[in-house]
Order: sequence, then structure tokens, then C-alpha cells
Amino acid sequence: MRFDVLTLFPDIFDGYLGQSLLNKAIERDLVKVAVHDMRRWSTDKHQKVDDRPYGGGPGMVLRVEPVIESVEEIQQTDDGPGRVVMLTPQGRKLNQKVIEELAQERRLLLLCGRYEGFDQRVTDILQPDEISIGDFVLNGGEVAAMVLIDSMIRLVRGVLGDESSAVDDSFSEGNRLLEFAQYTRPREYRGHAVPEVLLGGNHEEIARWRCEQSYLKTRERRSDLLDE
Ligand code: 6GU
Repeated sequence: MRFDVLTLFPDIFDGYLGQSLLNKAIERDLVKVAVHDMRRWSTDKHQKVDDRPYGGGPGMVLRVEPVIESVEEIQQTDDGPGRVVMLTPQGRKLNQKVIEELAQERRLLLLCGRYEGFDQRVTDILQPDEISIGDFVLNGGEVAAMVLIDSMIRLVRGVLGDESSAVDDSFSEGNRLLEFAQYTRPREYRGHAVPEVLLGGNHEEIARWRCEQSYLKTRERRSDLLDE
């Protein structure tokens, strides 16, 4: 799986890309992430890629030329044009189903907006898949792009390793329950003991308890998931 990120703040991605799971996936060639600075496609001597909105109003708008031209140039490199995704609070809301759908693609181009957003003609010309990560406003699409990459790489075969699998994750296809509580040593801490059933080694009983815990937690916190 390949990601090309277009941003005005490429440095934001450095720490995240070095993070252990993703770093290992990149080293093993399971995932490739290329971060591109949109300013490279600026036609302006000050490397500006934004301008004041026609009609007035606060803030700045990302210009159409650097965005379109960067996307076109990047699409000509490597394996196929890929699917263009624009991170914007106006997009369809991200959830595990959308992640699973996007994970079918070999290549995604992620457009991270800033300021008051993109010139409308970027959307008209590229017709990107517009995605929002929730009903709140971020200062830009960069954090949202990292959310998307982070949740997608879990679905790439081999990234998580043998012992863990994304199949059982909450919200994955075939699982609509929240995770059950987990414990590790010590058996007791400040009067809080590990549930007896987990210490007995009866695997059938443990599986039943966990299933029940998942159900009870889901009913209490997210009964909307049970309705689906
Ligand atoms: Cl993708 N971008 C911005 N700027 N704000 C958001 C968002 C994206 N998703 C939720 N809020």
C-alpha cells in the first residue's frame, strides 16, 4: 500500500512515520509513505500557495494551480494514479467501513487542507473522495491524514505480526462490540484484583466471560452499535 501525502507542513509527519509499527512496515516494504511539500509547486517567488478569497471574508484559500499540478505530477510517478482523498470537515465521516473500503486501493493521494480550505475548482477538477474524521474542526488535514494512514495500515497483511490480528478489532466487519477489559500482572493493585475467571485457565469459561463483558460494555456505552 502506498500513500502520497500533499501538505504545507511535511515536518508534522516525521515523528509519526518513525513510530514503531509503521516504521517496521515501511522497512519491510509493506507500506510506502511519500510526503510532498505543496510549496514545491508554487508559481510565486515567495513560495505562496494560498491567497485571499474572492468576495472577501477572513482567512486564506489554497490556490487551484499548485494543488492540481502537484497531484498530476505525483500521479505520473510509480504504480498508477491512485485514488485522490481530500481531508476536509465537509467530507463523509470516516469509520471502520470506510477504512476497509479504502484499504482495497493500492495507492492513495491524501490532500491536506489548511486555512479556509481549497479553491472549489480543486474539488471540481479532481473529484476527490472527501473525508472528515468527525464533527469537530481541526486546524488542518494533517492529523486526519495520520488517522487515516494509522487505521489503514492495520489492515495490511503482515503489518501486525502473527499473534495479533485486526479481524477481531472493535468496529471491524463481523464485530460490532467494544473490547473486553484486559489485565496483566500484578494480580492485585491497591485493592483492585484481577477477575478470578482469568486466573483459572479454563479457556472456554474465559472466552464466555470476555464475550459477555464486551456485550455489557457495548450495551452501556454504545447501544447504537447493537442496533446496527
Ligand atoms: Cl479531515 N480536516 C479538518 N480541518 N477538520 C476536520 C477534519 C478534517 N475532520 C474533522 N475535522
